[in-house]
Amino acid sequence: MWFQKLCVALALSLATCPNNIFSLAEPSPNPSTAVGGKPFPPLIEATLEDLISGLEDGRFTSVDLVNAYTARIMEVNSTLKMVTYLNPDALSIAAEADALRAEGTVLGPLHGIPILIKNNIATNDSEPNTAGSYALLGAKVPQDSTVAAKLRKAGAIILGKANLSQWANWRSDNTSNGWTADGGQTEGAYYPGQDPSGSSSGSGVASSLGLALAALGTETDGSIVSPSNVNNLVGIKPTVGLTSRFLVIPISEHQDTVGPMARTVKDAAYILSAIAGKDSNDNYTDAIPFDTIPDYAAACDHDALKGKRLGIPRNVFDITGAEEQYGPIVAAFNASLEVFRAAGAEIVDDIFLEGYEVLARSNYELTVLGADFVTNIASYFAKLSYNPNNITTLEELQEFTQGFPIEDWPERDTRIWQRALDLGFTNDSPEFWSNYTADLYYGGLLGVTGALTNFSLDALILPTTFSSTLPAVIGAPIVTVPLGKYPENQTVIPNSFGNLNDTAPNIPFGISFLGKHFSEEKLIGLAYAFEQRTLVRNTIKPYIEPKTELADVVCKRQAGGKEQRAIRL
Ligand SMILES: *[C@@H]1O[C@H](CO)[C@@H](O)[C@H](O)[C@H]1NC(C)=O
Ligand SMILES: *[C@@H]1O[C@H](CO)[C@@H](O)[C@H](O)[C@H]1NC(C)=O
Ligand SMILES: *[C@@H]1O[C@H](CO)[C@@H](O)[C@H](O)[C@H]1NC(C)=O
Ligand SMILES: *[C@@H]1O[C@H](CO)[C@@H](O)[C@H](O)[C@H]1NC(C)=O
Ligand SMILES: *[C@@H]1O[C@H](CO)[C@@H](O)[C@H](O)[C@H]1NC(C)=O
Ligand SMILES: *[C@@H]1O[C@H](CO)[C@@H](O)[C@H](O)[C@H]1NC(C)=O
Ligand SMILES: *[C@@H]1O[C@H](CO)[C@@H](O)[C@H](O)[C@H]1NC(C)=O
Ligand SMILES: *[C@@H]1O[C@H](CO)[C@@H](O)[C@H](O)[C@H]1NC(C)=O
Ligand SMILES: *[C@@H]1O[C@H](CO)[C@@H](O)[C@H](O)[C@H]1NC(C)=O
Ligand SMILES: *[C@@H]1O[C@H](CO)[C@@H](O)[C@H](O)[C@H]1NC(C)=O
Ligand SMILES: CC(=O)N[C@H]1CO[C@H](CO)[C@@H](O)[C@@H]1O
Repeated sequence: MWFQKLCVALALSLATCPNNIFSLAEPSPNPSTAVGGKPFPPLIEATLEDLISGLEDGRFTSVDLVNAYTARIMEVNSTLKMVTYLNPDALSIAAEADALRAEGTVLGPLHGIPILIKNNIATNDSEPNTAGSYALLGAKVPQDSTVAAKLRKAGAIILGKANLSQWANWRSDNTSNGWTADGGQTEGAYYPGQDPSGSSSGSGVASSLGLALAALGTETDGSIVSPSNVNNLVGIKPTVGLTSRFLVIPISEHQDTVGPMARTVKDAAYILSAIAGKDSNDNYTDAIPFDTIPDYAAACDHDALKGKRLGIPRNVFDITGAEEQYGPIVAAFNASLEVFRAAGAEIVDDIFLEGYEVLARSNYELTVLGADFVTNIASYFAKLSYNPNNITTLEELQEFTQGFPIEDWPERDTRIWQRALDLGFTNDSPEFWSNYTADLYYGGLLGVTGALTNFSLDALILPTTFSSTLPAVIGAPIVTVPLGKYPENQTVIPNSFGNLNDTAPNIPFGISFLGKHFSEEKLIGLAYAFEQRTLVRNTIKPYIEPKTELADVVCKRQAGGKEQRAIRL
């Protein structure tokens, strides 16, 4: 053990550091090379395998990773406001991970790897769990949410809590994506004032800029795939029930799910394997059809598209009348079909999903979410071990919110909650079930699963901007991958609240793969084969980027740590 540690120290001392050590505020202009000429991976691109390799050969430690990511967060947070809280325990957890690794104990691929989580995924530590609301500032949970516990068990370091659209965008008809009372307005990094989309806004912006390896988001309808779409990311929205929602601040038990937002398909796949699994505290996970969670990273097969049949539901993205906003997206999607064909896939174009037309004119989903929320948010309040404002029901939450000035009411209304209360029924009523079964019928047999069966398809593909709703109402999975970006001459279009730019030059967009429940392994394979053939992410650059790199923190540590090490040795 001692010997191994010594080797690590010696190896580190070989790193090529500049003679005058740059401070963190004035980062090294040229991330230098380290052990044996191996470079430090630039953190905006670094994959999990890059980080594992550097941790294994001693180029850097998990403590270095936490220091580098923290410095990067602080460089851009005042502009983008994507991380609300840093975990004060992250450094000590990283030091433990380093010590374990030095002893030869590695808990899994995520061992010692910093990951951010959306601020509606509760942790039983000193971090707040607020969904962005003062109603929950100071609230405590009795234990970690299951997904947070699984991340820790896999060795990951929870680096902090990412900003979001408040209450996962389930409060107001007239708010903005990425805004919370306790975290401010998140912005995207691809255009000044970019709408980051939501509701996993901070998770998207942070993962894209390399402020952690990746982030967890949650989705009820679009909240993982949509911020992944506009932040140049891969997002996996898992089947409802593949990942536990225990102690995740809910909207709807029928639609909520937790998933990874990462820069590559493989990184997202590694994280999904770590967080998926049955949980006696969330009985939707009983539906998982396999005893062992698949090794999703192993599904990343360059040839996965060969012989596959992919359907295109054109009526779901009819852009007539909105060509200025969506034309470039559909043009890029159309052009991508050649990539699929060249990879050996068969395209079944122009499939008509009748169910989409019905759902687009209906209120079934809003009714399901409203009735679920009344029940599910009350259950969440009841689980708190400390409830700072003694709020137990949606009525009380609304009253608190309207009476607390920083919650920005009535400028941002609470009409979504009022409509849920006005339903007058909860999710065990006949009215609820008639709406929910309508969702399943139109989104399923007349929608995604019907099309997959009727046309013998492996997946449906469509632009991510239009992909979320049918899978949302039936609880089916989506994987999104970067596809392109808006051209330089794109007209800038503001968001409806008027405080952000929704559409603008350089803003990225993605392509989605839709499949049957629990078909993540197949979708990940298809997405990986597409990603590897296109590598679109690397062609899109943010307008703002943090400068701190691993070289800066490693060299600073070496310069400052010599005496300490001499004493220890
Ligand atoms: C939750 O945190 C509290 C306070 O640190 C601790 O006493 C308790 O044991 C924790 N619960 C679990 C299940 O670890
Ligand atoms: C990021 O900025 C927001 C808004 O000013 C703030 O609430 C938050 O605490 C900041 N995050 C960190 C890690 O300082
Ligand atoms: C949106 O873009 C316009 C045009 O480039 C710019 O003037 C404006 O400042 C941007 N909005 C925000 C909130 O930054
Ligand atoms: C799941 O648990 C809830 C309460 O926690 C219960 O009402 C429901 O019947 C259970 N569902 C199944 C399928 O076991
Ligand atoms: C995309 O392809 C479809 C089907 O071929 C066609 O109808 C549509 O006009 C194309 N759209 C764009 C923007 O190229
Ligand atoms: C919540 O209830 C507890 C116990 O009844 C009480 O001590 C506390 O003052 C209440 N807090 C608020 C904000 O009303
Ligand atoms: C949002 O809606 C509320 C209630 O209808 C209204 O008072 C408020 O002015 C609206 N805010 C904006 C920014 O339009
Ligand atoms: C659905 O919910 C609405 C209330 O939003 C209710 O009036 C209706 O009876 C329910 N059932 C159907 C099939 O629409
Ligand atoms: C699939 O086939 C069934 C039975 O013929 C039909 O009712 C349904 O509309 C079809 N769904 C789609 C999406 O084609
Ligand atoms: C941008 O340029 C392309 C190619 O020259 C053109 O087809 C398109 O109409 C232009 N878009 C706008 C919004 O001017
Ligand atoms: C406005 C607000 O409540 N901001 C909070 C953001 O998070 C920090 C901790 O990182 C709190 O100290 C602030 O109060």
